[in-house]
Amino acid sequence: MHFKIAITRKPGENFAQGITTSILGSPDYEAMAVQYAAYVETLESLGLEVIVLDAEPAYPDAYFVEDVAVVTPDIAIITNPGAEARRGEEDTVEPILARYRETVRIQPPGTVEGGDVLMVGSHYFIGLSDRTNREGAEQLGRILEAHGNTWTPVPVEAGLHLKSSVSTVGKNTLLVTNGFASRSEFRDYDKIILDEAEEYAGNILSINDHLIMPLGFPDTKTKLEALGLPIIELDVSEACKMDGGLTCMSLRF
Ligand code: CIR
Repeated sequence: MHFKIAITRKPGENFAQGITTSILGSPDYEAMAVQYAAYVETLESLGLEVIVLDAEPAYPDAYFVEDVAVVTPDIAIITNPGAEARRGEEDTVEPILARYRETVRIQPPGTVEGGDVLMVGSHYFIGLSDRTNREGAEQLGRILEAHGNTWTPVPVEAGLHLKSSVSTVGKNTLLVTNGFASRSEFRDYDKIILDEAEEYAGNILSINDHLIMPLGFPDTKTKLEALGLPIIELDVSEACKMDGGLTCMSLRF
């Protein structure tokens, strides 16, 4: 899919009050603002029109906009986030998406977060995690099928979301952590396996024939260079402290 638009949201000054399991130290707002600006600039440099939403002080994690929707070429599915504190973030994203796509909502008790949904062409891997339950995955799967797509559920036993550990890097290749490398769900794909010390780099963005990866993962960079695509490294140290990464900060379509 050639991406034309990205929706992002400015991190709020209180972004450090979001949910996190990280022990990497206290997040810094000034650094986050600089890193977010570089992220937006990078998407623009790849030809995307970037829509920037205002921060939502009531929802400190709301700049992780990826979690509140799944956007396919012909429909936008608004999720019901599994994290209770994040429910409501979707309400300010839905009207923006409605400008571009028919929208439909995941209904409770189903929960889905977009970080669990990996699109590879017209096939979708849907992680079953602490945030996305089977009911939510099945609702999403039925909607995707109704629009000519296929899907596979994937239990997520480690990491926050499926895409914390598995990314598409173009064609038939996935970047995966060791834990996911031998999973039968991915048997038909070529795999680049992350070094154990670099598993955070399992979340990367593949946009319009470019790869955007987090700064500071040299082994992964070397492995990705073999694909022959231009690689852009971005410092996302502050999002990392909040259990987020590159894909989480935008909705791309
Ligand atoms: C959360 O725990 O919900 C946020 N602090 C991090 C969300 C990261 N989102 C993503 O991986 N798609």
